Amino acid sequence: MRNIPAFSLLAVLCLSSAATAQEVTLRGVTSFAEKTTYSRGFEAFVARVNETGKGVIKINYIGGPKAMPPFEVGNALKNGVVDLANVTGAFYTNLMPEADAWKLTQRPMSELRKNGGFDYLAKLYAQKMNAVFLARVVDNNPFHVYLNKPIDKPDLTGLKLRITPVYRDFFQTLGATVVQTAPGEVYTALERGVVDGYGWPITGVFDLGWHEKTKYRVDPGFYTAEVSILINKGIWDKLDDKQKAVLQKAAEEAEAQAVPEFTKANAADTERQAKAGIKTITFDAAGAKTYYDKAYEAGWAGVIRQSPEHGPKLRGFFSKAP
Ligand code: 173
Repeated sequence: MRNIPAFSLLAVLCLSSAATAQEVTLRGVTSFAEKTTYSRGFEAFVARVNETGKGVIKINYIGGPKAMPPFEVGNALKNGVVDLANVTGAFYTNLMPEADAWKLTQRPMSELRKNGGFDYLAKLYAQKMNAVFLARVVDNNPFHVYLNKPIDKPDLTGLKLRITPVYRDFFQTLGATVVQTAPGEVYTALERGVVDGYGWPITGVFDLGWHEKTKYRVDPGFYTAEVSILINKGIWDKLDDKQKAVLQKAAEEAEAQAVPEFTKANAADTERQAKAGIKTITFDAAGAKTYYDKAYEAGWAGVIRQSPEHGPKLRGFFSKAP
């Protein structure tokens, strides 16, 4: 008699642990400040997974640069310190220089997923990053030069600019001196006059208050920003089909939203910058073309220099048909 309740209790414990063992919890980080432009797509993805994956899969959102420096996110993902990351290729060029080539895409992701370009990079993600690429959540979002000293031609000689690997080759080609910082250090660098300007996309200047310290934006924009959701491959391979399906569905939705979302955001922030008193610097048609073409020439030269094996292949997949 006395054994029966103990046995039942054991059975209940076993059953409940079998049930909970099915729900897996992933740790996710973002390399941009929480609730700002470049984390928003990821945050929507997390909310969707946590809603649609109830009892199957859950994301524990650890946070942004306060939790982990942006340039360390790639390594943390590769080594399984975190399971999921929202990060741009420029932040992990130490592990995979080819990832910085995403900025040079002139075709939509839907096309790259069919033309072999995505699959080519997916292999490199597996080899070099121990990662699976789930979704590009930022696209159709050009970069610009922002300045506190005016220029009247496509020449940055004598200017010291804040960069990440995204802008290095282009800005140096135009004669600038460059200093790399994480986004979190830009405001102070501007405030102290350590830099005369910075590279950044058309959106997000207001997120960390940079409009207060920015006089000019140079047009046209160039390239297109990329921020993507990656998952550690060891973790991915251990998920069952149901768990993978929740992530894949949320990833598909997130990637499909990137272009329309940024089309709207680009227009809104362009207007907001003008209202905030940021003046635009433009060149004549010939100057603008030189500037834009040099951006792509310098960008591809940089990718190919760092990856002579894969760079030229990526150029073939990513560039628009001539
Ligand atoms: O300027 C940056 O920090 C950078 O490289 C980047 C990339 C994608 C989106 C926003 C910024």
